[in-house]
Amino acid sequence: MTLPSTTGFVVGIEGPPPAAPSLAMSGQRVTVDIRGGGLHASGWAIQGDPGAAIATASGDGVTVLLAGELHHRGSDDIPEIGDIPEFGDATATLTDAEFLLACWQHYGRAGLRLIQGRFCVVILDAGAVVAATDHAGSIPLYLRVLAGSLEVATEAKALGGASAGRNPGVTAIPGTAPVPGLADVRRVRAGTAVTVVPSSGAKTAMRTWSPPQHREMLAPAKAVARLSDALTAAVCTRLDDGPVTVVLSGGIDSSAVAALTKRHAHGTVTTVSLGTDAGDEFDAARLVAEHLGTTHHELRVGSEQVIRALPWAVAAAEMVDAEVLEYLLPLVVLYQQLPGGPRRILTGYGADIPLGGMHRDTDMVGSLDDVIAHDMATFDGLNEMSPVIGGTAGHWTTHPFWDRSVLDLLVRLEPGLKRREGIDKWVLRAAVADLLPEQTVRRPKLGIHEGSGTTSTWTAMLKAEGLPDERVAAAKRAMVEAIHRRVNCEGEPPALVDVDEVLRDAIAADRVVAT
Ligand code: IOT
Ligand code: MG
Repeated sequence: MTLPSTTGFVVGIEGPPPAAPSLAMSGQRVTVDIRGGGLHASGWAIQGDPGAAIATASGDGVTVLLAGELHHRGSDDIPEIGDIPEFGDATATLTDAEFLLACWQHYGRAGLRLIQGRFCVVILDAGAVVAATDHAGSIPLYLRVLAGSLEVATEAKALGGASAGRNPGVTAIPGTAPVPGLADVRRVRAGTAVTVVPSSGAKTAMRTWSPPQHREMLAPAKAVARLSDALTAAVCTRLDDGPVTVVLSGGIDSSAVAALTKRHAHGTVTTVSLGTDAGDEFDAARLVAEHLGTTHHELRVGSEQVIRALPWAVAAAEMVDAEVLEYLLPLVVLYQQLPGGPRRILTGYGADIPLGGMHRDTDMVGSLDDVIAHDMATFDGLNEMSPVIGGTAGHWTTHPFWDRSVLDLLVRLEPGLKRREGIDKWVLRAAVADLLPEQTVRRPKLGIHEGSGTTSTWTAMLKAEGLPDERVAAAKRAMVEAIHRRVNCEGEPPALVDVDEVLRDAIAADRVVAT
């Protein structure tokens, strides 16, 4: 099995090396020193030798530092590539960092619009530092500009610490957004490349992707065929020769991924389903696993144990949206509970965003498209797809529905293809109908937070302490904000946060406000 050699890093440019990242959330830390580049970097990796170099490439005075993986496999992807000298004859043997370097050398900054993958990158070229995310910002990237120097990291908490909040000029970085509670740290937006020249202070930004605003009318059969092709390619590019795991609820999204994985994987395909004492989707998942012939596991955990994973979920996603955390919590626990070593994991996460799957109650197709447009305009910064969510448990996760080509296609489809004949996510169901049991293809959506009882358990824990219904949402938010402050802003290890205490504090604070 091959996993990305680097899934996260912290790097200091033209200054003292940044403090060792005491909160590197995943795997082990490796350190590199790149001579002459004015660069000090520590990276974290899921597997490999402790002394292994992080994913870098250098040439002609350009240095590239990459986290994650690219989805260019050999020269087939870019037909003209054989004619481009930087790529040579050996395209197929280039590492991802070398591929990105070659792309940069040939196309310059515009090359970042070509790159597909689940990655972020820092490039040093002639005194300029470029920090870029993939189209979805699926590996978050943060900046801290200091006098004459710059720090970049894949986790905001790695840039927090003593001097945080003392850099008033920092808001003026184009292409970035603030991070709650960390005044001088900025997050690079999704699909954006930010260029900073530390010596002059110049800062510019370029978009590499943005969600399509227009929609296309396509004959249903054509839309189905295109989605089938795009999703198959997205799954295939995420497989290697080794074993692969799919986290399976038995809903249409993860079942589609499992089916395509089973069809195209070279190694063993394992599926895993999580349940709690408050609920499970075991029957639905087992039906799919048996149909496909995967090696299937069911894991049952205590529902309150899921809520007590909040510090890990908040530390991984570094945001304060309690609703989205209810989707991430069961996954965090599932990743922690998986037996064996590091895994390559495919998920069905994110399908509901471009397909409008979370909006079962929206009747008009026009309104469905409005909520899809809204969700596509607001995903950035929620960090739902951050590799740290699986990385805290040592796994590499990847999400085929948010592959750039799949996402581009899904967003653009007119909403009547997403809700058709009263069926939600119609185009996806039709695209995988031949691969799955009929019952699975027809199965209505059940969110992970519902199926696992996560939402109801968290609510019940608050109400058991006497909190009235109408204050539940605010109390969940207060809990999340308190945990974020501690683990991401103040650097407290998630293991030290007592969730029951945080819960009681949130209720006590609510009583003060209420009286
Ligand atoms: P849901 O779609 O139920 O779950 C997301 C993924 O988690 C599934 O595709 C599956 O791979 C995995 N999963 C879910 N339940 C289980 C389980 N019991 N055992 C194992 N794996 C499981 C929320 C949601 O309903 O999750 N996610 C939506 C919406 C995100 C909203 N964000 C936004 N608007 N920015 C999604 O699109 O995935
Ligand atoms: Mg889903």
